[in-house]
Amino acid sequence: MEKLVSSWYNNVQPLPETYIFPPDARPGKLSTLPSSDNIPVINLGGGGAEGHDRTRIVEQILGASQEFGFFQVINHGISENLLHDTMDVFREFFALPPEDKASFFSEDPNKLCRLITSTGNYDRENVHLWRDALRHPCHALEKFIPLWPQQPLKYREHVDKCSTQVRKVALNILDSISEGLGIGYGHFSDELSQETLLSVNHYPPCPDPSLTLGITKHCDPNLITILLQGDVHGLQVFKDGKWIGKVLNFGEVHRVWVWRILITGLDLLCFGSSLFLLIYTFPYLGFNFQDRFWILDPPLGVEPLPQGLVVNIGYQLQCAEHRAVTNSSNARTSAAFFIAPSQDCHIQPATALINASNPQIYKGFQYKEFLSNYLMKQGNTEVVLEPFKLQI
Ligand SMILES: O=C(O)CCC(=O)C(=O)O
Repeated sequence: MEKLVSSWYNNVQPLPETYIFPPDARPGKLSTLPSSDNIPVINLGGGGAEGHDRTRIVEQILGASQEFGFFQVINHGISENLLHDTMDVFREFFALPPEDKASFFSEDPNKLCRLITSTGNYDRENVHLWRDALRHPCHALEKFIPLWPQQPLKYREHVDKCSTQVRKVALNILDSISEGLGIGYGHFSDELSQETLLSVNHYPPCPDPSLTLGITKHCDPNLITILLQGDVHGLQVFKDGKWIGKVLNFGEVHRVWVWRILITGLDLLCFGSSLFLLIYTFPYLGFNFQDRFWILDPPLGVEPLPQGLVVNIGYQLQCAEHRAVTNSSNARTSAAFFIAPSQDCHIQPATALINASNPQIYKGFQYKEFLSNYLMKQGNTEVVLEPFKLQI
């Protein structure tokens, strides 16, 4: 319990060594500043579009899934009030006194509902993530609700309603994908999308967000993920070798400068085409210059939209790399609903899509085989797919 970042972050300055990532993996590195591209926003027309509108939506969903593996949806049919109420109970859960959260903290991976910190493998990892997370299954509801927290009082009520609605949106999007691919409506229903797992991530304000991460670069192992990201930036998507998403505007950069002058003394800050050399010799003469090539808060990432849901296509369809960065002033809470195949589900390419010019690349496997390999390789995107590749 004392390992939870949310229990001690308030009393700690500077960032503890065990949370500092190697230079190449740090988020504030200038060479990884995102471009100003962002992921597409798709209007679902209230969830019941027909005819021409439906065809357009299907095309947009398929295009965004193939190009980015990520998009946001608006006008999806879930009320803004329900989204707010649900995010509120998540935030309230992390604000509970430590003794109320204690019964959920567990390092046992077999526990279905548990509060973890970092990856959940705290004692075996070299560097810890700056996040805590509450995890539990959501589907089938009647089976799992008794395991969920009873505090905050409205937790079960709001999460029950929200997870049902989120699942509906996810299944509609999957139907659009199968329709767009021409493999028939409902291709992803049943076993391929049987489970819904919730991970509520909580990233407290961090003393130096440029040195650490909330979640490292990864692709989700499942079929599709719907993410509620509240109103604080932090999600970044990796595309064509670059992190994409909103960058700081000039006023914000200026604020960062002022902080850097006060805090580090000497800084070289490159932003867009401008290069700024700020020299302030006292009191850090002689410190490691290279280490100071960071701005205080890393680039922002995917824009939070008041009513938006972020959709992320998982490994069973596509690999869409992303990560979560922290920030120095606001706690961030996000909720990922992972729609996943059942453990025994056999995964294989849709036969209608395989032909001489589009040969099968991966062999069939059981989802649980994929998952155990994913966990063993710690989600490393360089190697996760290796055991499933066919020799062609
Ligand atoms: O917090 C976020 O924005 C990202 C969450 C995420 O990638 C995950 O839970 O796997």
